[in-house]
Amino acid sequence: MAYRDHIVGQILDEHLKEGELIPGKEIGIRIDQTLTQDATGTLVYLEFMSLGVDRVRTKRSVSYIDHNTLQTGFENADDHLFLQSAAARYGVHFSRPGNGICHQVHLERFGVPGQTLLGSDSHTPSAGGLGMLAMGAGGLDVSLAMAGIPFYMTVPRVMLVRLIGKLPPWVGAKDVILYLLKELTVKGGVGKIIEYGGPAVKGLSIPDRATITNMGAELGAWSSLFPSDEVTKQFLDAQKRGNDWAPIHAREGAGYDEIIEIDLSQLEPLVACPPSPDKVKPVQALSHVKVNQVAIGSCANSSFRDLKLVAKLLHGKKAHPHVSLVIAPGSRQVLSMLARDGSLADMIDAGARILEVACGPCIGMGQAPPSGGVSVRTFNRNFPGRSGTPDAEVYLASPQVAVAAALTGHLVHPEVLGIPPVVENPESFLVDDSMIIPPPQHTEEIAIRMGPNIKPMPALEPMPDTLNLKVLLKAKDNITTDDILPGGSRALPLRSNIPAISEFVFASLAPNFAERAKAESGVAIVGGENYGQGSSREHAALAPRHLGVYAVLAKSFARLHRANLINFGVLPLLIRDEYYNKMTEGDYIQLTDLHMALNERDKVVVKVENKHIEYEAKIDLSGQERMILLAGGRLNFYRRKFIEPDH
Ligand code: MIC
Ligand code: SF4
Repeated sequence: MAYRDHIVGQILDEHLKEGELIPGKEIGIRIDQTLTQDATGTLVYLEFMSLGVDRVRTKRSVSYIDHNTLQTGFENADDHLFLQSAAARYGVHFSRPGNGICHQVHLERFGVPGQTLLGSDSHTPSAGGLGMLAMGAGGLDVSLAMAGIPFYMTVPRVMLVRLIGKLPPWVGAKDVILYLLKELTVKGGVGKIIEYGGPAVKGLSIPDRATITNMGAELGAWSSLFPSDEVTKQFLDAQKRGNDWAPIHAREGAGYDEIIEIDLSQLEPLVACPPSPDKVKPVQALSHVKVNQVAIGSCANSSFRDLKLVAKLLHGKKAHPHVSLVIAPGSRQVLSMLARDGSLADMIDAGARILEVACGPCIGMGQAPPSGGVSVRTFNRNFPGRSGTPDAEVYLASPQVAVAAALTGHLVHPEVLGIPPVVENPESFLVDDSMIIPPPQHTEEIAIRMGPNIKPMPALEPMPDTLNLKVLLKAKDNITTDDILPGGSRALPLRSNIPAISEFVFASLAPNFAERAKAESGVAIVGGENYGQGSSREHAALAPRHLGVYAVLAKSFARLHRANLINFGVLPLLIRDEYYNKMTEGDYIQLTDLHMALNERDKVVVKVENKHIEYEAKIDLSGQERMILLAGGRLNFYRRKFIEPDH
């Protein structure tokens, strides 16, 4: 029974629709809330439309516009209109452009302790700061959850991170999660949900907790969450949502698979060095690093609390002449409160370039650093090229360290700034939901607006019995979805147009990949460990599939990307080190008897035709995943199951 006693177990138990709560087994759970953002959302609603369901069946679904807000052409604006009309038509709340980053706004206005949230964005676990079980998923899984279909997942292992002690001055929540990334690496959370507990929890505000659960995504964890306690109640009261509060705590005897203890008083300001969020060092060790840009914001650190601290530190000072300081507040609530209490003026006076409340530079939507430049960011990802400048170096740090870098021009311990200011949690936030449009009651007549850049989902054929594939890329460990399909202001406006965005697949790792893939009858990718870490973008599975990628043979897969591959009919096969070593780009492989293999075997023979060798790759898939792959993806599978029952 112990699994039911930690917070994760309690929430899963309450939402269980299918299966048993035994770690490693597949279960289906009820999803209370969904969130989508625009860059992944257009596909979600196209997919939802193709399911033929009339109205969402969740307690609350919200559609946010926050990623593609730079309108250099008609594409993004058209997507916004499409999303607004689809939200109205299908019963979804619509958070207008200018209202803020999905995770920040969801925390402020919608998150409910003890409920489940599925979001088409990998940082959805931010809402875990409120004691919600919040998970990122591919868009298709989110559209199915909107249709009331259970979300299928493997019962995860649960790791308790027990927090004791008190954060020293100049050390923040960001340093807690950077410390964990240093200890556990970007693979440390794979297959797990991280639950926080211990006496130090009560000293962490909700935005602090959300910074920590947000970056659990960088650990590869399914989700991360905190208890819901008096601090949670105070936050929800201050958001005028006291009625949404419910306490939730782990019970005596809760059975955790692992326990880690962190003494907060031992932490120091940390920085994640390029090219990965787990290359963490103390800021003290990096004082030689000169800085060209400081960017403050993103869903990791853009709350009122964070930015009020930034304003206090900037008060009366000026950004170093060699540093471009940009600040993107997380939400309209945050910006409006900063404007009213004078903090915004402090930032402007310090020379900060104030950006709109959106993801902005975090996803390469503007503010690319200079070539070879150094950017210090309060964000959560520093993968190469993500900033928009291929050879820029991005360091991730707390707002305190970021301000110190902005004022001095180099990485330095923020103690140089004097006495740390105190920031109290506000007794009440400025609550104004006028930029969130609730869905109308009667929606049948609402027309969906589709601009010329919005193309229908490509149809996928069922899995053939034999595949002849050319290996066009052999990738190293920890390849990210940014490597597979980059963000940035050129590719992002094409998120609703799969044929067009496919041209960007592997753009930096394998030049002309798209062209070469189209010339083959089928393509395979060979990958290392943790293939596809990072974002939830299903485009990183669908666009390669559109180019003919039928199989990825890797040492291991990141959870979200693995699910997306299956959803779009791409075989994720596991290979051992020795076979990985034998494979080279240009190999021709043949996979035969796939129908039998997917129906009843846990291995498939890989014939490397040009090398005259063969070996076995592992099929590690649930029964349902096998059916989905045979059908040619999850949409085909559900169409057969629900929409064309006679099939
Ligand atoms: C990201 O941080 O990489 C993104 C952009 O928010 C993605 C979603 C996307 O690619 O649209 C994510 O984290 O899931
Ligand atoms: Fe937006 Fe960056 Fe957060 Fe992704 S990580 S949701 S791009 S702010």
